[in-house]
Amino acid sequence: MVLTEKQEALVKESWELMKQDIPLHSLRLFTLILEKAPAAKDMFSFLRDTDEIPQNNPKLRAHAAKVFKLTCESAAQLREKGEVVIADTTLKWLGSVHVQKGVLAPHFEVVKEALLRTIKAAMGEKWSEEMNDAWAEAYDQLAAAIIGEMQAEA
Ligand code: HEM
Ligand code: ISQ
Repeated sequence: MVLTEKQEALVKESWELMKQDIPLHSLRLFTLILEKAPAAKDMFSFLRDTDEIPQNNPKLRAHAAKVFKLTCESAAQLREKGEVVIADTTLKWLGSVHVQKGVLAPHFEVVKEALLRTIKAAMGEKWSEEMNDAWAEAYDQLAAAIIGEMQAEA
């Protein structure tokens, strides 16, 4: 699906706002992922040896920020090109990281729900269905590319 300029703008606008408090949103993203899939905790190197999600973990933040940012970039590509194009080396890297960690296709739904709920919580009154749909579409296409690469590799 091609995103409209308005949808791309909604994604950009929400990501700009979220950047102001990456620690909070990263923590929420992780909390929501682990609520749905507690076993996923041991997949993340920076969570394996802790009982609770660290409030102050730079790795956790950097990781979560990458997930938001990649999704945001996908939205821009869906508007420009109608498809998500990830540089070959980046896609190969993303595929292999996730295969190595034991991530499976159904996990992508868990992360999607967590991501959309994090955005909703972050945006408050600024949240809209249209914004939600734009993030969902960008995420779905990005996830499909990563899953495709994971399958090619397995
Ligand atoms: C690592 C993005 C889906 C679990 C990563 C990294 C990125 C990323 C960029 C590498 C971070 C780095 O080393 O700098 C994404 C995106 C996704 C996605 C954009 C969806 C579109 C998932 C799903 C799971 C998952 C569904 C399963 C719960 C992991 C794990 C790592 C990882 C366990 C390794 C973390 C570590 O270093 O210990 N992901 N991911 N990811 N991702 Fe994902
Ligand atoms: C890596 N991959 C998917 C989701 C994530 C959420 C938070 C931090 C890192 C992640």
